[in-house]
Amino acid sequence: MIGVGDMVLIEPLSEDTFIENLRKRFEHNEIYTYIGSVVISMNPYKSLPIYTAEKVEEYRNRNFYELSPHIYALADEAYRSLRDQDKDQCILITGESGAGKTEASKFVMSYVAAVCGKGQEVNKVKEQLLQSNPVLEAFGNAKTVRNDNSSRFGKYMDIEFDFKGDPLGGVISNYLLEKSRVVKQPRGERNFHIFYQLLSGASDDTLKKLKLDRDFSKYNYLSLDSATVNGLDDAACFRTVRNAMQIVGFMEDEVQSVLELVAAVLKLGNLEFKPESRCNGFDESRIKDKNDLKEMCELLGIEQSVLERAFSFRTVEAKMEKVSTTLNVAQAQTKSRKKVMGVLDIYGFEIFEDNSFEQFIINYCNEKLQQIFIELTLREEQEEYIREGIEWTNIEYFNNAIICDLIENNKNGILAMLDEECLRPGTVTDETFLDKLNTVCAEHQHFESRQSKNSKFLTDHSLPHNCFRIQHYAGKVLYRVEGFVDKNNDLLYRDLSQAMYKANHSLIKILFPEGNPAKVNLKRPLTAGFQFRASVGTLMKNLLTKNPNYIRCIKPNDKKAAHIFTDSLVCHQVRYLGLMENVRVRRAGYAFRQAYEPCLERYKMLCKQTWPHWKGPAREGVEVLLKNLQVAAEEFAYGRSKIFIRNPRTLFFLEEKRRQCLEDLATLIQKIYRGWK
Ligand code: AOV
Ligand code: MG
Repeated sequence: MIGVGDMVLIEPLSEDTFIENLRKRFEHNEIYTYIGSVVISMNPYKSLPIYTAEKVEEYRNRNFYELSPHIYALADEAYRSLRDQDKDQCILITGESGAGKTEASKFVMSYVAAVCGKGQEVNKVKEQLLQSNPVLEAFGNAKTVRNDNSSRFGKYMDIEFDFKGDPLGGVISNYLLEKSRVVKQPRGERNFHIFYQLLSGASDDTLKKLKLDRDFSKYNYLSLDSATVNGLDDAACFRTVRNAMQIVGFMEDEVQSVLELVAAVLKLGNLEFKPESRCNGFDESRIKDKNDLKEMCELLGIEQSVLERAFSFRTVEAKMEKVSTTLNVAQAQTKSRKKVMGVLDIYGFEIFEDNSFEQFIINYCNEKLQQIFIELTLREEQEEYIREGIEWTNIEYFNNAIICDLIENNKNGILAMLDEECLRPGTVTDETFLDKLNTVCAEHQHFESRQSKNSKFLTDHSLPHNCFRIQHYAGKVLYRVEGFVDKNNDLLYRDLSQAMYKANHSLIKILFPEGNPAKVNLKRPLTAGFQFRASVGTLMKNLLTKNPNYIRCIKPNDKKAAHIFTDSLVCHQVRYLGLMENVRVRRAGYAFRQAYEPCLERYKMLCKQTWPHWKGPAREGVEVLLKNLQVAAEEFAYGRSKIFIRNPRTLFFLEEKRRQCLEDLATLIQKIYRGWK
């Protein structure tokens, strides 16, 4: 074993030894390390030969601590407790942008797919589950300065199993896509992959049908300075995505409709408007070059005059909501209770030069997940001690609940204030919103304790114009308010949705149901912030009902490079992820715990009274064993069903004794054998 496989065993424990251990293991391609049952995953930024079919076999049905740390061990543990103990599981993958969450989620899914169920029908379901990834990534991922394949939406997938542990299907929920990227990308970044994939990989014939040109530079929405990504073959990806769409269940004409839509968006980006004054005094915009408009209308089956009229009065913003996609759920088996494994892969915490509403939402989502980690790692420990009748004293944590509160508080949280501002009659601008924030959050600070939520709303006079700053759990972020009000309102003007609804195009009709004149809804649509807060709230409640398994991803450097381990960067992540506290809780409580039976089985050879058989209850056997070995009484606590071992050294002591015992036994056997000869 390189370094220490479980941080709980590090002696002495300090931030330095913790990081040194990560570094040492990283340098030897040991990217996984445990803190008890939590898996720390370091992004290697190179492909390692540790995800082979042989590895899967190696980890299959083995106990968590038996082999060297691996994400497969966590996946195996989660799958087996789901199958054998009927406990719904969730896999919570966290870490900042580029730390390896999405890759980790795919390794978990492919491991589970490899070990669960067999047979033609089941294999089809597995294929569908796995192939949903390339499709979602094509439409929801993009190159950013932090990550060449950055998830720009949050994804939660419930994989459903029957009573035997065979997969039935999956339900995918997506959370707030960063749709503003379609229109504009920061320097050095790209639009969503699908645009480049389509232009690079589609056949000449397909492109002709879609009225598209292969040349990226023909499209305003495809930024030029970073149109290609090193090591990424857009054309090959397109073939993968096409194939995946088919496996997931898209019919050929549906694929065609989707591609038409993608093409139409590119055309839409090329429309230029010119202002025109009309005699009635109203300003109106007119489309300059009508060829793109004409082609777009042909693609979507919309009458040109209808769309032109709709465009001329308002600006457009496409609406994207939380969607649920049900993959193939076999109907016949759904009567008995389904077992569920949820895999959560969200957009990671990010700080850019320019942070807007999207980053605010993304970082809020990360705060919520950190909250779950804090509450559950503590709660889980606490509950176990209480359940087992063992006393427990709390360990100090930084609790980020106050930051969540600052953002989501119903009354005067930032999202609530944004909503209030969006709904207020009169002139509402991003600036009036900022004024309100400054008044409410900053001015109350003088009267409140340092632990109040508003203490995380940082005020200083050096703030640039139109900005506010928040002290997030993972760092300070400066947000520019420009666009907050519009993005939160997320309004699509009715004349536009009605024009879209009139399209003679099956997909467009479905996408704009609100355009149906028979269903005019005069109620104001919910704001983007409100919807997000509500859906994240529901998600968190759902996660709390499941048994959590954590993968904490860490990024070794800021260069997307293999072999570089930047201490300061790793240290920062270790701190804000609360990993030191995590180890401390594990250690201050009881570092190890084991049910009496397996414990006795493992060590009974160390004591004459328990070897080879102990007739009484296992718990008493363990007591006799430990007394006999003269281990200090304070090292142990006897729970109802488990023995708790306080200090890792005690476990080492036991393990060492066992090793010696086995060695002696081996020598003895050799001697006897030689004697016989
Ligand atoms: P993220 O999901 O955490 O960022 P990814 O999972 O997309 O990060 O990882 C970023 C890149 O790191 C991948 O495209 C791979 O090149 C590399 N990588 C990550 N994990 C591994 C691994 N185990 N083995 C090899 N390469 C890896 V974001 O979605 O931006 O928050 O929003
Ligand atoms: Mg990702």
